[in-house]
Amino acid sequence: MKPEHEIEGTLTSSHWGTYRVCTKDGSVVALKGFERDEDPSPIGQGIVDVLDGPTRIKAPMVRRGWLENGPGHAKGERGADDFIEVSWPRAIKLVVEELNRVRSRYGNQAIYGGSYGWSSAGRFHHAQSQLKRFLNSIGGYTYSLNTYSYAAAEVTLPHVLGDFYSMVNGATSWEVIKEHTDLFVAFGGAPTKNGQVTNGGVGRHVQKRGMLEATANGTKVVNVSPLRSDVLEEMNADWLAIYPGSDVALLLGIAYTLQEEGLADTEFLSTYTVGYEKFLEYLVGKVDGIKKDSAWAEVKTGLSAACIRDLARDMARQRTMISVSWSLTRQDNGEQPYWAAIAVASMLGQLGLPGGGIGFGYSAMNAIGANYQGIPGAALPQGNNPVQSFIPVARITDLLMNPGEKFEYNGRTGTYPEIKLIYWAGGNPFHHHQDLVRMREAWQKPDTVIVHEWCWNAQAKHADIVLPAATFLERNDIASSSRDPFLIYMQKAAEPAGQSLSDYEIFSKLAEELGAREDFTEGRDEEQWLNVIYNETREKAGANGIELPDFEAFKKKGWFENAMPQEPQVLLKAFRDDPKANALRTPSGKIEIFSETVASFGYEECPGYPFWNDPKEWLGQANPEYPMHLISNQPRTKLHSQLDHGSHSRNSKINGREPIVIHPIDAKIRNINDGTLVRIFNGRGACLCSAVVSDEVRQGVLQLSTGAWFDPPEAGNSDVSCRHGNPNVLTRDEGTSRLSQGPSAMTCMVDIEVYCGEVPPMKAHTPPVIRRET
Ligand SMILES: Nc1nc2c(c(=O)[nH]1)N[C@H]1C(S)=C(S)[C@@H](COP(=O)(O)OP(=O)(O)OC[C@H]3O[C@@H](n4cnc5c(=O)[nH]c(N)nc54)[C@H](O)[C@@H]3O)O[C@H]1N2
Ligand SMILES: Nc1nc2c(c(=O)[nH]1)N[C@H]1C(S)=C(S)[C@@H](COP(=O)(O)OP(=O)(O)OC[C@H]3O[C@@H](n4cnc5c(=O)[nH]c(N)nc54)[C@H](O)[C@@H]3O)O[C@H]1N2
Ligand SMILES: [Mo]
Repeated sequence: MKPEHEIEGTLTSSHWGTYRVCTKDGSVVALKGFERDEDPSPIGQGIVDVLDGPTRIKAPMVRRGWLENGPGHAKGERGADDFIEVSWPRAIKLVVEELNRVRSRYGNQAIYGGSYGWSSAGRFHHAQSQLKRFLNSIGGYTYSLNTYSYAAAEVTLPHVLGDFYSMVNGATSWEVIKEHTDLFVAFGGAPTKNGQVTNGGVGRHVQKRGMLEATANGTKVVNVSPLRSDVLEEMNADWLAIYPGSDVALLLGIAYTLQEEGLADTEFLSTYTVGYEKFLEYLVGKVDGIKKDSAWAEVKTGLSAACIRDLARDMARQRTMISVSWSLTRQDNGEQPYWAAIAVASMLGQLGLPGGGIGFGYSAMNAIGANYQGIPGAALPQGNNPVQSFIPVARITDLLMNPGEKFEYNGRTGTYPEIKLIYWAGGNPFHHHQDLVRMREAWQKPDTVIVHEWCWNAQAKHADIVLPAATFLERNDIASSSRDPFLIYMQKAAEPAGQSLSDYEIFSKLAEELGAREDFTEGRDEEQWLNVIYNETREKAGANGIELPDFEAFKKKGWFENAMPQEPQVLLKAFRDDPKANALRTPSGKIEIFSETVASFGYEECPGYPFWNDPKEWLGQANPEYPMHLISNQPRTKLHSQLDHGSHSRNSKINGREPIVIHPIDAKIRNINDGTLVRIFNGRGACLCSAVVSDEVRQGVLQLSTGAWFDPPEAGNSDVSCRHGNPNVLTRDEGTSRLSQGPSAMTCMVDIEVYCGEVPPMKAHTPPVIRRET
């Protein structure tokens, strides 16, 4: 490490890491990995060439049709119209008048403020918290519940293990896995591309080292995934190339073998679980006449019965960690894979033992398995929302399409309110939502869409009023996240581009005009808020025995490391050691392999124990029209859609389009070669991509990462819905089940062909036509 006086640049933090920001003449010229990070991510550098380029939104903008005709159904113009640049006072006036009109005429529930999205790191300038605090200060909004990451688990695990988040954060540490785990069975693999990221920031990347050290120390890895590349090549994993969406069948096949061969730990089951007998009746076919044995599972998974039996025996024979990726929950019946994995882990009886049991998300983020106590950072308080109406987050299109309709969710029945105004800051539904063609249609219905953005992505292009937001490099903030040892002072490195302002400044101006300034700001500016947040963080840390310096000293140094030694973590150890004193927060206090509560909801797709439903779309059922399964997983070169337009992501494209991976046999019969322009299509939509032919995907499977900015063609009948390669024009927009109504993007069948039409230009990274108000 360099001596401190030689380290160049101010510090900043992002979900993908901590960096030194180098500037020249007031402009950002480079982001270099933090000197204390052993494995910095290249994603950060991607912002440099777009911070102040043509894709940057530099002034308030209003869609022409909205400005000329006023609020109302956009009839397809949202996303197709020109923009008019207006002054800040004019923009503020328009937003204030429209908020007042909607509030007084329809009430606050007509405002949708769910505003899902990751925005940027930082405890204060978190756009979603800022928006919610602002809307609460003016009477509230229709809100959203749960996430796109793992909604099905957020709803299911409280019924089965009493809680979800403590199970994720309590993951057994890599150090323990390295010492104790013989067999690491990774459902959904453990791709290091995802370990670049933790929500809230990363000071030190440890995921890759954790995995490599474990394998070097003898931990055997089995990669259960349609993609071989989901585990690092150096880890020499066995690859079980399962049909996507069939993990529950594999787990039931394993459970059956364990039971049949007397390998289930009956003592563990009776001490720590309830409902095993009920599950067993289903497993052995007493409920539906079907034995869920390995021969049955072979048909459902595409893996041989012998391989399934061998895996079950291997798991019972040695210390086994079952790792389940979050992607398993983002599919039709996404409630079931975790439930089934918990049942198998219970049968193995190793939950709570070092290196055994289960882990939720080793595949997903750097934090999972990291062995640090994070510094519990304070957050901006959001206030109280008096409005009762809500949606499960992924039901946004249904909400807009079907006001007044009822929906079921976790034993409750809700009603979709009529939304007149959408207000979004720090998320990109034109990235994250499924079936974008349908969503784009629904998006036309509200009277007004207001968005804060910093770049001209599809979200900004589909708004009526776009307020230009400053980026994390253009304001001061404090970053910290769970299971990371660092607290970082994010020092402003450049002036906000053009006329952009921080979300806080924008909302402060609006609050002032709406008579809510005091409620929203409490009389504080950025510096004063950071002081409050830091001091609260310092107090909380102090209560945990962590001594933080005063704010000025912290700012001067730029970072604080919690060097406290940590006991390596073992998930559910306390429960195992004393199941009475440390009872789970389930009705029985035990692991609920059968949940009376869930059974009482009466959802036949979700009867209360791990259950197999044939997925709506999958390889296990012949589909002559759309024979290929599309996996749309997280991208390596960016976070979601963020920085798709930056150099690092652009360098990964082929001829400007997103790469899609196809197996050589599937490619050959379609005359597809490396680099071929291809069209991927199904009944919902079609997109263009560039082909990559590789046997790292299972035959019958295509892999197209998320994140390419949505690029719908301009007008007329077109044979493509996205010219750039956004998989969400193909994915289905149906809830996982009535239990959690989560997104089910991974359940998606398509076909692929050489594209022979006239090649349309790619405009994803081109700003809309902008005029000045005269
Ligand atoms: N097909 C498919 N779809 C998926 C998934 C999948 O696996 N497959 N995964 C899903 C998952 S897990 C997730 S979490 C979602 C992610 O979906 P999102 O979180 O919505 O995606 P992001 O691209 O991170 O969106 C963040 C937006 O905030 C903007 N932004 C950044 N900083 C600021 C700021 O300071 N202020 C303001 N106002 N804006 C800012 C960025 O420019 C960007 O447009 O996608 C989901 N969609
Ligand atoms: N670089 C980067 N890292 C990220 C993100 C990002 O955008 N970029 N996003 C972050 C976010 S918000 C989240 S929620 C996490 C998500 O974390 P995960 O959900 O774990 O990540 P994915 O990459 O979507 O999925 C992991 C792998 O699961 C496999 N898979 C898909 N479907 C199936 C299936 O049915 N069965 C089996 N066995 N395997 C399947 C795919 O091959 C995929 O590569 O990642 C986080 N990390
Ligand atoms: Mo996510």
